[in-house]
Amino acid sequence: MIFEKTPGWLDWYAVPSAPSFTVPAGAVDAHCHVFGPGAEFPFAPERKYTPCDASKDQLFALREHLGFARNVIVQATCHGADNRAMVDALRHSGGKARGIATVRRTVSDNELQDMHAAGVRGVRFNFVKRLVDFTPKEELMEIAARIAPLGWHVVIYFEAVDLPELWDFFTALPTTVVVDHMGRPDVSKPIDGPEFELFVKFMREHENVWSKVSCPERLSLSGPKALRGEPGLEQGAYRDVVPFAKRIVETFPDRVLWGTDWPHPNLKDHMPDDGLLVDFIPHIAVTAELQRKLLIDNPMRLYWPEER
Ligand code: 0GY
Repeated sequence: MIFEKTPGWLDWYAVPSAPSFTVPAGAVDAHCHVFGPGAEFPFAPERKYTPCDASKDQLFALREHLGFARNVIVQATCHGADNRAMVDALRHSGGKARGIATVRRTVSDNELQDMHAAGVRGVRFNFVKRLVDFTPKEELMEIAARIAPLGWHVVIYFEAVDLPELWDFFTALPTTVVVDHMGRPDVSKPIDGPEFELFVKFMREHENVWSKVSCPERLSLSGPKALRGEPGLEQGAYRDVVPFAKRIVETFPDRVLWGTDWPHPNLKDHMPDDGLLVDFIPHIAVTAELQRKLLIDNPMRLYWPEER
């Protein structure tokens, strides 16, 4: 099937620059997606956007180019609860990828077992209204109870303003809970203001809660201005996101993950150069020890515990 991209859709960088920052050997890109290809893995009828294709081979080529060893591939909403493209990528990864699925309450135990064998280790609950239709919380809680015995965890995606309303549900989840993109803080608000403090409290009071310190390009209002060779990120790319991500990395060093978010769905203004995104890492994890935890120790503990 041929799919028309959403008008204004920005394609991913075909030739990203080589990062200046060398990621440590064994690093994990813990948040990325595959899109189709649509001709092989059609996009879901209920999708809210139609992306460009972004195949497993293109993802694996990016992994090599950036110097990463492994990927965690998160089911994107454009595929709904049809996990075939993501699972196919896992099966062709040679054990170098794990996955996060989207499932409905109708998923069978056999389907869960098959996904586990392919490398799926969690489900994603998405509360971002522009991306998904509403799913009742009792359905999500039922799914969480079914995946918990597999040792899987729940990935949650929501906007910062919605955390108060979602708090009771999130804190009742029976598994490890991984928050996408720091709960999407509004970085024009103070870092010690009530909104971000609530997120810090969420992590402080609940030791099962982890955060991806990813997507500065999605959160930034100052934008991608830095060019390679400019002095320091203070005058550079996504500088307004740095204090938020740095605070989470330094306060919860054993519960943070990092990912590219390739192929970067739904960016309207600019498409990040993935090489520059990697150069963001040493600004938020400023020591070799923090970088090792963020890029290796934490994702390996969560996704490849048998290799630890
Ligand atoms: C992300 C962010 C977005 C989209 C999705 O599954 C998705 O469609 O996650 C977004 O539009 O903010 O993490 O990929």
